[in-house]
Amino acid sequence: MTTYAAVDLGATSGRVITGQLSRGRLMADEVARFDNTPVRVPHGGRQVLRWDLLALWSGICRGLDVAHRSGGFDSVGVDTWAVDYGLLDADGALLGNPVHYRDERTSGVPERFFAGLPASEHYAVTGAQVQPFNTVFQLLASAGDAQVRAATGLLLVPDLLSAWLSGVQAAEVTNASTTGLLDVGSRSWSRQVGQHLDAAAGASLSSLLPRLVEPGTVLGPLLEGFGWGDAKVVAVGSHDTASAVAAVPMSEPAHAAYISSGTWSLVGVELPAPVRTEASRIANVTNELGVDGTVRYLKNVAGLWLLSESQRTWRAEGRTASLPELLAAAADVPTCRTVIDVDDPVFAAPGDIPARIAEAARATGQAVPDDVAAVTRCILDSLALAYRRALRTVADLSGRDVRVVHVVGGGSRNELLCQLTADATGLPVLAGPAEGTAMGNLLVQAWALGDLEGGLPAIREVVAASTELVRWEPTGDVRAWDQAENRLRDLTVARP
Ligand code: LFR
Repeated sequence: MTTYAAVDLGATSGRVITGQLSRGRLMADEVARFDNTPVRVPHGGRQVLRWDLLALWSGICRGLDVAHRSGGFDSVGVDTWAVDYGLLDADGALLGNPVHYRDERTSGVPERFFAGLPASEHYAVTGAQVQPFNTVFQLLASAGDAQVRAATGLLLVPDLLSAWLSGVQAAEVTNASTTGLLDVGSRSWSRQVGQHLDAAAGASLSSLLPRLVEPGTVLGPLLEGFGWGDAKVVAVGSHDTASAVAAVPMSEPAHAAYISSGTWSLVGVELPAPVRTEASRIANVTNELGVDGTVRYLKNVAGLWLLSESQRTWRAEGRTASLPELLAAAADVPTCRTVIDVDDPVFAAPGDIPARIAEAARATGQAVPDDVAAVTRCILDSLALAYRRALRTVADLSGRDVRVVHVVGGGSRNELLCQLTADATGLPVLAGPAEGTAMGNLLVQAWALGDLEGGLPAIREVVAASTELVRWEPTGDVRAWDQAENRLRDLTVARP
C-alpha cells in the first residue's frame, strides 16, 4: 500500500502525518509534532521576529525518520503559512532565518509601493489583497539589507523545505499567489509588477523569483543521504490554506462557502476564475490560486490567534487557560456583550491580547471583559460577527448564492464558535475535518502519484467518506447580531 507523508507547519507547531488510501478512505496518523517558536533577534537596531527554520527542519527530519522506521513512505509534500521566504546565495544555501510576517518591518511600506503603481492597477493583475506582510512589501522593506544584496535566489518557506528534500528549486503557485507578484489570471509571475518592485527598490529583486509549478507536480526523488529511501517529493498545495480548501468536502461548491479556521480564519468561496473588480479591491478580498485550476476568493479574518495568544498570556500569569474550561465558562456569558474589530492591526503582533481587548472596549464605551470567560466570549462573538460580514462580502462580490458554510481546521472542533457562526450568519454550518490541511496535502500526493483520478472532486469525495461532519443549525435571535454589527460599525473606524 502506498504511504504519503505530509509535513504541515503551522504558526505554533509543526507535524508530520502519514496517510494511506484504503477503499476510498484516507487513513491518517500523526507521527510527530514539534513546537514552532519564533525568535526575536537584533538586526539593524531592532529586535526582528524570525522563524527558527533550522529547529523546524530538525523537527521535520525527526518526524520523517519516525515515518521511515514505521513502515516507510513513498512520497512527501510540504505545506506552511504563506508569504514568507528565505534568501539563497549562489550555492543555494540559506542566508539567515526567514523574517516572520508578524514582524513590524513592513509598516508604511504598502504606501511607498503604491506611490508609483496605483493600487487599482496592481489589483487588476494580481487580484491580491493588501496585507502589509505580503512578500512584495517585505522585499521592498528589506531592499537595502546586506543579505538581500548578496542573494541570488528566493524560495517561499514550503518551497525551500521541498528544495532541501529534493534539491529542486521551484515556486508552487498556490503560495506564489500570496506574494503580490503573480498574475492571477495567467498563473505566472507578472513582469509589470516585478519591474515596478525593482524600480521602487532600486535593485533587481524580481530576478530572485524561481520558476513556477502547479500543485500536484512531482519535483523529484528525495536527495540521497537522508536514509529514507527514494520517496518522491511532491509540490502539494504548499500554502496551508490551499491544502485546507482542497479538503473542504463541498458537494456543491456553487452554493457553499468555507472557513479555514486556525491561527487565521480564511473566509471565502471557490471560483473558476478571479474577481478583479474595483469593488472587490476596495473590500480587500483576495484571489489566491487553488488546487486543480481553482481560485480561492476569500478574506483574511483574524482567527484563533486571538484566543491562543490570550491563553499564552493567562498561563504566564498563572491563570486557568485550558480550552475546554474557557469555552464552558464563555458559553454562559451573554451574546455580544462586548464586541471588537478583530482585524484591527492593534491585535496583530504577539503580546498581551486581553489588555488590548480591554483597551478597545474602554475606547468604544463598552463593558470591559473582566475575566477569562468574558474575554473568551468577546473573542468568539467578534470572530462570528466578522465571519458574517466577510461571507456577505464575498458572496455579494462573486455573485454566489451561499446556502451552507463549511468549517475546516482546528476551529471546527470549537463547538461554541461553530454555533455562534451558524447564529451570526443565519446559515447551517458543517464542521470538519479538523485535519483538513493534512488531508489536502496527503490527497494531492495521491493524485500526483496517479493513485487517485479525477482531481479536486475525487479528493473531496475521499475526504467526505473519511470524515464525520457535524451540522450546526442557526438558533436564537438574529437581531442580537444585527444590533452588534451596527454597534461595532458605529464605534469603530470602518475597515474594508
Ligand atoms: C494561514 C495563512 C493565511 C495567510 C497567513 C499568513 O495559516 O497561511 O492563509 O494569509 O497564514 O501567511
